[in-house]
Amino acid sequence: MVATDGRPVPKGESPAFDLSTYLKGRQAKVEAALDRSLPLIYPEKIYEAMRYSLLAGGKRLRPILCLATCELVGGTVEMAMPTACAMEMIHTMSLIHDDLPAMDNDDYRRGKLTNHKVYGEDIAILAGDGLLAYAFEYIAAQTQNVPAERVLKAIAWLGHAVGAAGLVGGQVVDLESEGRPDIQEETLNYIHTHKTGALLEACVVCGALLAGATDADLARLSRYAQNIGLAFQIIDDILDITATQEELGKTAGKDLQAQKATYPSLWGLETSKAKAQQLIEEAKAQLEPFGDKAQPLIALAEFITMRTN
Ligand code: GRG
Repeated sequence: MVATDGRPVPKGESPAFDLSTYLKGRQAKVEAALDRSLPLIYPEKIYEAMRYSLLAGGKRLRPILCLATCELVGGTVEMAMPTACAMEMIHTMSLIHDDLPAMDNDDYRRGKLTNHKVYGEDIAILAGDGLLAYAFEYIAAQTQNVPAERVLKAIAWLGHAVGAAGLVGGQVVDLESEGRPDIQEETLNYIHTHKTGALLEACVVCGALLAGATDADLARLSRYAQNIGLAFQIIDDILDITATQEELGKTAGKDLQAQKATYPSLWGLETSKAKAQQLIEEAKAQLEPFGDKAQPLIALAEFITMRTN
């Protein structure tokens, strides 16, 4: 057996898990798969705009979670790769639409000009629509060596997570809450479990569904994902205050500017950090029955609180 850094592991010992090596390897695989997923064809303008944002970098956390979960419950990277790419397509389209003047009105994303700044609002809207539709086509048409009913379940879960019951619903309540710093914790939780949490949960659950996870495993993995989803957003709110534009790759301090209620505005920075840490501990507890096999998902949960962008 070899560790993630390639060193041989003495017999009887578990390999030390090196998150940075793991992330680099997975990011490279995902980048290559995303590049292949979307060729530049006619009409080039729209494919160029879709590729501009899809291949603009980013941590690729969602596809990596999807692959890791599929492997955890006995599947392979190949089985989950089309779904993992679809997750990043949907995440990217949500960022393109979120950045539009009608929503958050941002000029920078992932360290580059936003899609509408480069291609105009009309094409940016269509690039988002194109990515959303293609994501579902890509799972249905490209998934191999997985029974059709598992693929169908994953598509149904994802559709639910992305529409008005998930991302879209979260975004609507977020827009309604702008300029209302008096928003209470319950509304804030609704916004973030839907706007951010639903897609992260879909990544984890769909990866597991493709591998044929049992209901008990699905329930544990779903709770893991809900906990990391909320922790992810708490850290996002903290970084909006503490990180620079260079670190974030987008405008910093936007929440304060838009008079948005955030976790730090409700609880203060220190309590917010402690709550995020507590959620990560709860997420990791869900993985206990999986033993050493869960090392990647444990490390990915820890990464969420350590990240600087
Ligand atoms: C999904 C149909 C459909 C429409 C979009 C605009 C919208 C509806 C929803 C907004 C969703 C949104 C932008 C949520 C924020 C999620 C978030 C915390 C993004 C940052 O994620 P990172 O840090 O970014 O993983 P990178 O760039 O690393 O991928």
